[in-house]
Amino acid sequence: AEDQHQVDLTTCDLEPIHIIGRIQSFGWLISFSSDWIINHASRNCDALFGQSAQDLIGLNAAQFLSPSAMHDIRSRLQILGSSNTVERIFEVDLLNDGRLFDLAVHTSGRSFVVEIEEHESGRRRDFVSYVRPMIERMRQTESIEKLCASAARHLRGLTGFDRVMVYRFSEEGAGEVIAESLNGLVDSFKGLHFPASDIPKQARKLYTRNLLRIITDIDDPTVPVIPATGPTGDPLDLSMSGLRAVSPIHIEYLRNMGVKASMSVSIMRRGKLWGLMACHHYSPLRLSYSVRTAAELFGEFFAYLLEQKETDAAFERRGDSMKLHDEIMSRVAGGGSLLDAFGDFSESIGRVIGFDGAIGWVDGEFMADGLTPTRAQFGQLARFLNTAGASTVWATDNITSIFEPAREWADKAAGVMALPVSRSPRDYIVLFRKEQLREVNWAGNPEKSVELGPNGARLTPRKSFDLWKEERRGYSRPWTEEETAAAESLRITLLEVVLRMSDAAHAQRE
Ligand code: BLA
Repeated sequence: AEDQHQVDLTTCDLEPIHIIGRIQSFGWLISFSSDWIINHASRNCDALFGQSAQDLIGLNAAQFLSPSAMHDIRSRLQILGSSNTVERIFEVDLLNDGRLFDLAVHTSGRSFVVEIEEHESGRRRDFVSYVRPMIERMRQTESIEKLCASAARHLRGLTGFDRVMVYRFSEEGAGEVIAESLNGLVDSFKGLHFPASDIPKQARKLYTRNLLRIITDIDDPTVPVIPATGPTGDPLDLSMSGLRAVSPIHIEYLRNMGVKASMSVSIMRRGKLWGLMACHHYSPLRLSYSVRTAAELFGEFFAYLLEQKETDAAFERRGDSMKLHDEIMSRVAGGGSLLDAFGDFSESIGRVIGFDGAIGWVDGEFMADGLTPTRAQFGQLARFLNTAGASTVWATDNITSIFEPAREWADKAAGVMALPVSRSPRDYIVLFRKEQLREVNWAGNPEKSVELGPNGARLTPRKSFDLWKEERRGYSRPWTEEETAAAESLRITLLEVVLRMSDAAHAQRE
């Protein structure tokens, strides 16, 4: 059964969602070769053009698109060039009959694709200029946490979803809801974790290129794009499409959650998918192209603000590290051995990086402070660290999973952060953190993220998203990225101290 499970998850990663061959029914899609001859059309095109999709294939677009629409599309194609982006054109009189449409134009292989939606008239609102004041208010939030909460609130205000979440990926691809805004009728997901397999690899990869996807109604029968394969024999690549129908497995996932419509906006950090703003609605929800465009823009601004806040925080920490450096240097300026000063050292360090125990191992001298393994036990660890060959800070929140003998001192420490402070033989300052029972709240049992259907082989996402508590033994509080960075600069300071002290010691001996 375990094998079966693995195979299925792999299959999940392999599902070619970008060539699904269907779009959602709230719009129309046609694609052209460079000479404006139609080579693909969505089956619902008859309602728009008065001829079947089949009959459209092979026709020249100029036969039925208005000259002004042709002009608009042509100019956007020039802007696009061979870039992998999407050009948007709002309020186009596509058929020369006064009806207005919004268009999205992008290239796919050697074709270009035009996606068409009815322009939502009536209460006209300039959603793009609506984003500006939202950003301004978000800029004023004083912490990353508040920024995320504010972003969720604002995106819900813009779109009207019942639930808007900020979902952050972990290194391993699992994720956590770190902020949320709700309509008051639904239960909170805040603090819940979701396994990596809920959003398979190829989907995450696609979401780094195409930043917004919407599912307006999970019961939409969707519309095929014909023919299934184009002139080159390949299916039309819908990676950059905004109408693309989504994987039936994901539809089933949403159905199991009780969600009828969803949207997610990618939050990018330095080219990587940092997280998503994930939105749920409990009835179908269609958003106009301009609102979706505003939401996408909003996501990009949010990512910038997030980065800015993190840079600010890093800057403050750099200040702390510099203070620590000065403090340590002034302590050793008066001479004296590291052994004498170790208690003071560790106290200073503790103000920047919290720990429960610290060991100094310099020039064969052993110094311990707080809750640590014994000298003999540490000797083994030091040898292990030597073989690990780390020349920079090395940290784990679960030492026994890497270094089996650590079980002997599991009651003392589960987390280890080693700062190598010389070349060889290695000297170290090592910080320890004791075990902290860690409870991870999952939305359903993550080990059962996939269930096999009644007929055996068919794959279905889990049915229950009820709180499932995982108790993790053997973990300490994690060392954060910031703490690791602080430790790295501390290591440089200590390297200097150790050199100076051993120079002094040598001078004394001579
Ligand atoms: C896609 N899965 C997604 C998406 C989200 C999630 C946000 C993007 C599409 C969207 O916006 O709805 C998952 N949604 C979540 C999570 C939260 C949420 C974690 O709201 C948390 C708050 N899904 C499975 C399994 C498979 C799977 C087992 O559970 C595969 C075997 C597949 N999920 C799957 C696929 C997609 C997806 C294939 C891509 C859908 C597409 O874009 O076509």
